[in-house]
Amino acid sequence: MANGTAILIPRRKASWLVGIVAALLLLAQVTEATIRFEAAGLDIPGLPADLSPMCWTTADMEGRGSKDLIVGGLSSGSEVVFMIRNNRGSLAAEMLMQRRLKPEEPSGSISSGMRTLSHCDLYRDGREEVFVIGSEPDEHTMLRWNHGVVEQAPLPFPKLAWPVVAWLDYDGDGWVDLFLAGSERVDGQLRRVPGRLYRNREGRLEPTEVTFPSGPPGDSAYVMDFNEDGRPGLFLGSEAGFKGENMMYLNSAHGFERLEFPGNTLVGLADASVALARFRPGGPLDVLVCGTWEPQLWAGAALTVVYKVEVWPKRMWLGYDRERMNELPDMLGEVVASDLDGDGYTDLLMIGRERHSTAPKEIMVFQNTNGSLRQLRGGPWERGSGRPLGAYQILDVIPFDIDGDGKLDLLCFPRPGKPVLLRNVSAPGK
Ligand SMILES: [Ca+2]
Ligand SMILES: [Ca+2]
Ligand SMILES: [Ca+2]
Ligand SMILES: [Ca+2]
Repeated sequence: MANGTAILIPRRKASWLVGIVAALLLLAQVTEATIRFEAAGLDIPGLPADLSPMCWTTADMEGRGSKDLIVGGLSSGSEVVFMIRNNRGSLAAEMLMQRRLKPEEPSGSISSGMRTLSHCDLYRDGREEVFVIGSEPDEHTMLRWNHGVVEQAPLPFPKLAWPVVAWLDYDGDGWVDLFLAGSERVDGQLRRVPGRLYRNREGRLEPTEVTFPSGPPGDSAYVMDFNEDGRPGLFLGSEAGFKGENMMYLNSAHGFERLEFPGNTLVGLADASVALARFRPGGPLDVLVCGTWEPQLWAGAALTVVYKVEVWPKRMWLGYDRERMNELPDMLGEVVASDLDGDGYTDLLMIGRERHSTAPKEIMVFQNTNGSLRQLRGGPWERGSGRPLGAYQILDVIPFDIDGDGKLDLLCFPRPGKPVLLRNVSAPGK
């Protein structure tokens, strides 16, 4: 009798069997990678072959419910901005803006070229605008796609060099506001100006009294809700070559408040890339910061720091997440947290680079299995893997969900050759 047999198995033996089955299941999960990318060459009609991308953003400029890719860079002695219209994975490029470089601006030098592209829906009409800033004090420009025509509107801001831009609805009124920082040139000298918030009043950006200390030159601003109260805060990072200082601001009902940490655990990293991730459902939030630690000017080493966020009713604390730091390499580059295979666990992409920006980049993929991160080897992203991408020097990688399936794909700009798409074909349990 089947039921009787089941009852007759001693409890100790049953738990032993359950243990073996659980271990086998765990082993299967650990050994089987579910994240997969397929590499394919990509023709983008209208995109010049000599384009060196320098910055990009994704924006739904036409209000079609899907993201287009906006790329700024250098091509044939001009600064250019292209919209790569994305029709369910079929791409076509159209130039939005062009500025010929002056003779004293050598093409490819750090002083030329686009500095920042960002997007926002300034007018709340479902069509997103693109905000363009050059590296030296050029006019700040808003590009608006209006029924097939690009409208270009200068905005009433101080002309800033080395600008830092972030869009956040800091007051929660539904209109996205602007954080802007940078340097201004006074008598030939660059001088930091304090970061400032501009409030969006029905499409018009007006300076507020809310400012942030200028600190060291900032090169990044990340909008992050560290304490998950629905109000966006800010992470401000600093430029390489200046002693790094990172600042985190909480946005409370009483305004912005700089976070101070006991024991000064917030390491100053220059050229920082930051991501917010929860690697275990219900677990703490992690703040991942990659950058260079520069105890002396221009002398530093790549470093990856992971902070565990603990929110108490009145205060927020940071502690090192040693487990994560052991799982991840020290790196300078870009860190992206995303559930790459859709299994509910946040995975990690790290796009490493050398300190000299012309060096090829390395893509690293980390799969999250039950809360543990493990680097995947031998994929099409890996140099020397013998797969299509292995032969290339990857100069730029744009993480971008090209087919709108919710899983991040990677658009790579290698040299030599045309762009290569790493399409994310992962599936949970596949
Ligand atoms: Ca709009
Ligand atoms: Ca607002
Ligand atoms: Ca995952
Ligand atoms: Ca995708």
